[in-house]
Amino acid sequence: MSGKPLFIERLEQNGCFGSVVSAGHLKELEEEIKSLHRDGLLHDSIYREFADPYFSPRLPRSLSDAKSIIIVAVPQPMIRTTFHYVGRKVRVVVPPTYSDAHKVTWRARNELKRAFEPRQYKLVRGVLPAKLLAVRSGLARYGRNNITYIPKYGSFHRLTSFYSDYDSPIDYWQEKEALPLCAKCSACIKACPTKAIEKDRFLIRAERCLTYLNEKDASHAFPRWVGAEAHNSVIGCMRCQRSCPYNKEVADWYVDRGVFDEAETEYLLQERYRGRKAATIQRKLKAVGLELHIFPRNLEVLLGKEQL
Ligand code: B12
Ligand code: SF4
Ligand code: SF4
Repeated sequence: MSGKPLFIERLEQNGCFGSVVSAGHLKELEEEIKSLHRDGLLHDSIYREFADPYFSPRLPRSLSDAKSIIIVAVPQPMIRTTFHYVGRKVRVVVPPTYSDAHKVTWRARNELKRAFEPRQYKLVRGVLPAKLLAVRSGLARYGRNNITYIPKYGSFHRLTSFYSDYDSPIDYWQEKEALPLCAKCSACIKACPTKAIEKDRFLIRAERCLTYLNEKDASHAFPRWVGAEAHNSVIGCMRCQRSCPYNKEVADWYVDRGVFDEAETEYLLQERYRGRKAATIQRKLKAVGLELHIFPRNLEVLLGKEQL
């Protein structure tokens, strides 16, 4: 018998992972990110765009006397999507966590409820800096790429947090820890196509991260310094995750989902999306974790390549 609370053991039996800290640490989470910005380490654009609500978390009105914050990691694969284009089949990945966000959040909540049975606790979804919480609670560790890692599934997981009236006998709050190999490994630094990960600082230059650039509305063109060879996913980027030794077991974990025929691919490349046709293709895109607003820019740069 390990010393873990029963609900954490039960989560693990059902393929999920969790940890808990006292709700009293909320201010420290906020202050930690604010201080990075104050010290000039966190670029203004990133800070401003995500400050509200992620970097200024507040206890929810419906649970203003919350006792704890619970964080759950649910393993998730990549999605491999197929686009038919001028007689070719182009297969491209959508990184873990873009698809099934609601389904996975729902699963996290349900697994938590089951894990607490027969007790019933309130669970209110948190909007918090999830990676920092996962690492501060001991659930995960940071990689040099600033992504979090859990045993066995590496960075292939989705994090979801909940405020709760569960008064945990254990507060897992702890110092941040990096993955042991990061001290002598530089695979992600070499693999990063935009030099967002630097040797001499742990915090990445998020404003250079390809994900920051390709999640934007397609009216924002890619900066000229981003080379064509940088692109590797319909949205986001998998280079630092797939090159990491801690992802060796999962680096090729994907499920095939979503096939866009020639007409649909042509339509996505058109730039004008209106009416019923747009609504139909939007539904199809949603199933693989994509949105019309990133087209045609992201697809245009990928269609010359085969990914997996
Ligand atoms: C803003 C944001 C972005 C921005 C900025 C990313 C960033 N690194 O800050 C952009 C758009 C670039 C982005 C990209 C991605 N994101 Co994002 N993003 C977020 C968001 C909204 C907030 C993240 C945040 O708090 N940033 C602020 C910075 C300051 O925090 P941090 O990165 O944790 O920084 C810490 C470390 O640097 C550490 N640190 C600093 N020095 C040192 C020294 C030592 C020794 C140690 C140990 C640690 C350490 O401390 C810092 C905090 O104090 C969260 C959603 C949420 N609810 O949290 C999702 C989230 C973090 N993103 C997610 C994902 C999946 C991604 C991508 C992998 C998407 C993709 N490509 O497929 C990339 C990864 C890019 C990367 N290498 O980090 C997931 C994380 C999953 C995971 N396992 O980590 C989240 C949680 C969303 C979700 N619910 O799924 N993202
Ligand atoms: S690739 Fe190497 S340095 Fe980067 S996160 Fe993985 S172990 Fe750490
Ligand atoms: S997601 Fe891509 S661009 Fe961003 S840090 Fe990782 S490798 Fe670099």
